[in-house]
Amino acid sequence: MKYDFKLIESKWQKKWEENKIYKTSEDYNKPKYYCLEMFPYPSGNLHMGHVRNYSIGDVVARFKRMNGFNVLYPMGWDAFGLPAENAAIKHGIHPSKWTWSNIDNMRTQLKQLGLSYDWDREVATCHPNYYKWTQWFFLLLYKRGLAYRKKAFVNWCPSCSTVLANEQVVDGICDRCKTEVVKKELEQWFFKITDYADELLNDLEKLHGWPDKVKTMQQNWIGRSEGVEFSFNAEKTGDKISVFTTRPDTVYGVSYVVLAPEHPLVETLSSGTEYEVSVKEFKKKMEKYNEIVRTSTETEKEGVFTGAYAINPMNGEKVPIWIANYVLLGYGTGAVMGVPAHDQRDFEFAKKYNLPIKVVISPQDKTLHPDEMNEAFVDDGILVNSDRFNGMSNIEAIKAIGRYMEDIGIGKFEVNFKLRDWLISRQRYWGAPIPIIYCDKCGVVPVREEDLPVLLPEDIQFNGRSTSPLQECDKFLNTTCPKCHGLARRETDTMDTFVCSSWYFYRYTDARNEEEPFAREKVNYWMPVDQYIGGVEHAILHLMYSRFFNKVIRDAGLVTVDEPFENLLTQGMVLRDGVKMSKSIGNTVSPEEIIEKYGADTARLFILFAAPPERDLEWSDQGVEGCFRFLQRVFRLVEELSNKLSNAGNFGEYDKDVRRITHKTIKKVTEDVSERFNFNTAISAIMEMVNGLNAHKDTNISKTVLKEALDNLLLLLAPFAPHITEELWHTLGHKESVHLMPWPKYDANAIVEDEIEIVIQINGKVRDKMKISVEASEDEMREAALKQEKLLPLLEDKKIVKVITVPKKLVNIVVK
Ligand code: ANZ
Ligand code: ZN
Repeated sequence: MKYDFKLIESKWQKKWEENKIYKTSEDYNKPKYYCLEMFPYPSGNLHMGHVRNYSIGDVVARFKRMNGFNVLYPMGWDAFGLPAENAAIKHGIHPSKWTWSNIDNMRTQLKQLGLSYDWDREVATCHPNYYKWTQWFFLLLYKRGLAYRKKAFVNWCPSCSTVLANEQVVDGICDRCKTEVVKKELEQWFFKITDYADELLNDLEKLHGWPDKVKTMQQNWIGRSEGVEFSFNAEKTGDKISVFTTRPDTVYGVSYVVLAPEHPLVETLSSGTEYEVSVKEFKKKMEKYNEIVRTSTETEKEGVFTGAYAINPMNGEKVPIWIANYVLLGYGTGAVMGVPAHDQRDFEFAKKYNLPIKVVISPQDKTLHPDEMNEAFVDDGILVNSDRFNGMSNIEAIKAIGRYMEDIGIGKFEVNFKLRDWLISRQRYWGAPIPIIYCDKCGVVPVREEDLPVLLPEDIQFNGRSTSPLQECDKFLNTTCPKCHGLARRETDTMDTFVCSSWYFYRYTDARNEEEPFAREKVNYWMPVDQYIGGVEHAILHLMYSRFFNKVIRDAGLVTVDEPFENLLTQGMVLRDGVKMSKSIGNTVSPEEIIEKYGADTARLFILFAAPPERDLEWSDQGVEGCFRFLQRVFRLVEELSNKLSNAGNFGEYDKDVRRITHKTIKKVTEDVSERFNFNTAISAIMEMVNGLNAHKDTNISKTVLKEALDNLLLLLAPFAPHITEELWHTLGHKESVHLMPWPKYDANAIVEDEIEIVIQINGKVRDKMKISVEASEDEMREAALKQEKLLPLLEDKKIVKVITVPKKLVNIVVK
């Protein structure tokens, strides 16, 4: 029989679905295991990155299931977002239709991969039964004082008259119409993630099962820093200019003060000076650049003088006040003391604008001259030019000067975070509407829980010009106030899709609950996620927001865990010819094409075999071909040996060898999969087992040992190649699914290698004996024989012509 993968795969996929063999229920007596992959955006088609992500997860889920765990392994869709809306504008197709048909298509593709999801728990974030609860969580945060409204800048395209996401602005230009983008202030909703900054940072320590690099990225994103806040007085106006510095030890080296262009004092300070116009122009120019561009080390430092001066409170020195691109309003106080000698950005700025450079920290072994410096001196050293603090080490001075400032009442120690509150407002249609109502009498009124969901209207115009179609939809817009029942307007902003994806993993635990987002007993049984698997591109935002949500709803008493994801695996990329496979580069291989040609089992096996999960994987057509041939070999071998099985006796001369092969492989595969997720080496052990059994195809093996070998081969291969193993499992006469079998255990005794005694001859004469493993290869026998001490004198001065070996019997050394 030929390995007809098409027939086999579709047959078993159908049967598994009919028999619901992957359906999971809350069996509270069984230990649970929650295996989760980052759910996909329904873009239309699966790509190889998806296949890799889900193949890894499926092996974990199947392995844990076979090891006796009650496994939750769900799938769903991160289905709101911009691409659907852009498709609506471009092709005149409704976002909902576009999204749902993509979901249908991708679900079919996932099913063709034979992934063992419990499809009864599928969720799509754009489904009213899902976003009802997204809105419910918004209200929960609102009630807890964690959702608030304030004015904030958005990217605004004057020609499209619409708000743009950061990624739609390229070099300050609208990606759609090539017009210059401006900043516009709008009232927006925020989540107060900064309330949890400390805990989000400290709890990283608990995440032993996370890659260090991800924890470091989160740590940097939170960006805790300790410093001092103190004020300079503006010379003319007397305004207090508060600055935040991590380096109070350098305060005697200040040669200018610099404000963010958006700083509220900029206008007063420059007003009436000859610099007023250039300040305005510079502010305008800065509107076009986002914070990342402005603060990048690559970006040239730029600024203008305000015309005003400030007094350094430590030494009474008068220094100019500037504004510059590299100072951000949103961090610290939005104002910085410029110390060119000891801060690289300030150094570059001072060089450009000819501002004085004053050394106040000196290296131990030499004196620094400002004129000879090519860069800032940022290392530790001794204070100079710093009045009473001269001679102190700068590490000590950081504390001493900070304390001094506190003592004389001009400053205080402060902790600052880079982490900003989470802006969740999107002026977009395709998202979960923010459940808020504005009433002229009552103000901001939350929608009542019993009125959820606030449904997205279906009949909507997409002309690509308005701020959001919701603002033009009177049916949506006009409503009554829940408090006074007077006429009122709905909020038209929808939520950032990261809100939807910050709680989907709880919903899987109770996906069809219509009364609450999830039942406590279910969520507490399943959470935390034991293994989360996904791309490193989500290492910051998605994981941070989900961790934040978890802490909020824990404080609200909805869950008990502190952290949602116990272990995290970030899989590597799929490369081709050394670069990432991607549509834009045009080097993709479509999963469909591979499945069509070789079947899902081959696709999965290749992807798991080609590299360990965390590493990048290089696509190789020969590699795929090789995995396909391997499965063909397995198919033939099991068919042949299953025929032999009916005639096998009770005793076999090679039983011991075959058992050793079997149990060694069980041990190796179990350890590779459970300890390290080293699927590639596990698969190569199975390949070796197949070679071993092939070599024994025609030898005498007893029925039980042969049966044991074949059964175990299929059990070990089942998580990787679920279809072919299921087919062959039934070929062997089993009635139940191989995927419901327990994982095999190895017999340590079977693995012990026997030693036997063999004879060593020189020129046919017995000269010595030695013990060697029965498994020893001919090379190993030869090598061991030539090392025998007793023979060394006999071989001296002789030329070895050849060495003849007879496995398990003798080695004959022929000499001249
Ligand atoms: C003077 C100084 C001297 C500084 C020196 C550094 C070295 P982290 O660690 O990132 O918190 N800073 C403060 N607020 C800023 C803002 N809104 N925009 C841009 N830069 C700002 O760094 C804090 C340091 O970043 C502060 O310490 C300040 O520069 C700058 F030798 O003050 B420093
Ligand atoms: Zn009202």
